[in-house]
Amino acid sequence: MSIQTVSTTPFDDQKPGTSGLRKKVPVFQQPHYLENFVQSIFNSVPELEGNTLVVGGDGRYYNDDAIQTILRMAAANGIARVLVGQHGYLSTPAASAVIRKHGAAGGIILSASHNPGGPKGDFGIKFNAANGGPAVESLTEAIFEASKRLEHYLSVSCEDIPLGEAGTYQIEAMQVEVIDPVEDYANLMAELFDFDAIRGMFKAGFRLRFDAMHAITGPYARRILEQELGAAAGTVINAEPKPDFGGGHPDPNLAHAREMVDEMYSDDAPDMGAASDGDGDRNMVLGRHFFVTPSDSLAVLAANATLVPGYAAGLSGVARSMPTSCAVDQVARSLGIDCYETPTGWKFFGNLMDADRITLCGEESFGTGSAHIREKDGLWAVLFWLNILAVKGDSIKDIVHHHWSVYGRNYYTRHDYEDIDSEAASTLMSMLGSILPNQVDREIAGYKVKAADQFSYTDPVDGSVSANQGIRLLFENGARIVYRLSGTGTQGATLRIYIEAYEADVTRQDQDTQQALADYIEIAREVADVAGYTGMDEPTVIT
Ligand code: VG1
Ligand code: CO
Repeated sequence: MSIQTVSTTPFDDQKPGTSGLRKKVPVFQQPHYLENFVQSIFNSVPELEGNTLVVGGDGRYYNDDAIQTILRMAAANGIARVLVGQHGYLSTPAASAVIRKHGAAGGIILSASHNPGGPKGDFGIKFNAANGGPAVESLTEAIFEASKRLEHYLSVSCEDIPLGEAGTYQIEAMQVEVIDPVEDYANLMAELFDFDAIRGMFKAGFRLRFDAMHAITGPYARRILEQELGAAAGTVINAEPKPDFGGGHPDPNLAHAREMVDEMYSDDAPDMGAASDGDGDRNMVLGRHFFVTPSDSLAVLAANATLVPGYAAGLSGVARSMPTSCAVDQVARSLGIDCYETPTGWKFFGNLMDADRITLCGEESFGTGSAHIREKDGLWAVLFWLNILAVKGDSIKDIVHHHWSVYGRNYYTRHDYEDIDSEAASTLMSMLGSILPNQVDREIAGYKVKAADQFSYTDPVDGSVSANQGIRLLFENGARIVYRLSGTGTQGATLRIYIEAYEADVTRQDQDTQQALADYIEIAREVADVAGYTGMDEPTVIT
């Protein structure tokens, strides 16, 4: 075999963030940039040699080029077999499902998730392990360390693999199988959910609008919702994946999924609205004239899980990321199961699922998932809701209102200050860290602070510690303010402030969220002198 050893010099900025390495496309297009990172993966995961690797991405600009490069390098690094999605497509949850189903030693997923794409947009790459989940911190650290020492990478020369055509190909000794990206995933969904019940509901006239945002979920949603479940043709909008997501921002929230959201608040609104992000792992769910916060969505799914065949036996436990609202905690308490609080990012849920400590988990950032795979899963969450709706026959709004009446309502909002000066952002965080001890027992605007700390997580399965995962102000009445910096951006810094307050009184559960939280929003801004550090009076995005 004609392996080429290509000399290279290290880049010093290949440290993976919350979810892989994310940079602007031109950064990835620099000579050797992608290759260095890929070789660092191969050097850090020796078990890939002689084994199966899964490769696919969300179809964004540079996806195809990157896949051809990875295939050549995989052949040179002794990978036995690569499964790659047709057209280079694999949603993040589908990649996780394929890794698990085919017993692969890992997968490389090309995506910058909800970040915009295109020649000047963002690109990203991450490694998922044999359990189908994102590499744990010790592995991402090892990859980063390897990248700093790299002197050469391995490749072979060969023609491009025709990714558009399913089939089996060969690069030197390595077999490349171009597979249907939807098949395995669709089969898994059919095992978990009562497709007949959902079919019956569509047949009886239930109307869904699903916005795929010109991203990867289009082909999955069309196949499963329209073809298999009989939702009306045209249920899925913006269903063609485009390299630049049609110029949009593939982030399913009230600000970016405008077209679907407007329809859900119109006079002739469908029964349910949903959207997913660039790589298909996030979901947003709306009822008619009604928005379900992701934190509430997780709690409702947990409370109703036994209505769904795949979860009929009950939940072993649940987990949420620290900034996610405590709504699911209330459900766990009433079910008598454990509820774990992890740092932000899906990589922290994997160990808990592998050890069967949790079945469901989620994040406030429109991510919900279960132990069926090791990633959050947008379309899965939509199917979960559809299954619950098919069994209960109530509207989404009624289901959530009923939920609040039983468990109380956790008013919740996140305020993002995007593209702020990186130095100002880190000064703000260290200032906050230094004043934490003075906050305890203090009364701010009539609310007593019970605790104030830097969140640190000790993984109960492997004992690893992840420190500095966000600053928390916890009030005596259960309200919380959390500050952290984003780890997925590619430009400047993004400050995220998460604000939550609990309301058990049913007569006070119908307020506007921003109004209900107004006092705490004010406190959050003042304690951190947000305007002073960021120069911004208002956040750029409120979710
Ligand atoms: C954000 C979200 C986090 C999520 C991560 C990856 O990270 O807050 O909850 O896990 O994106 O999601 P950060 O560090 O910017 O806050 V995705 O859909 O990019 O895979
Ligand atoms: Co995503």
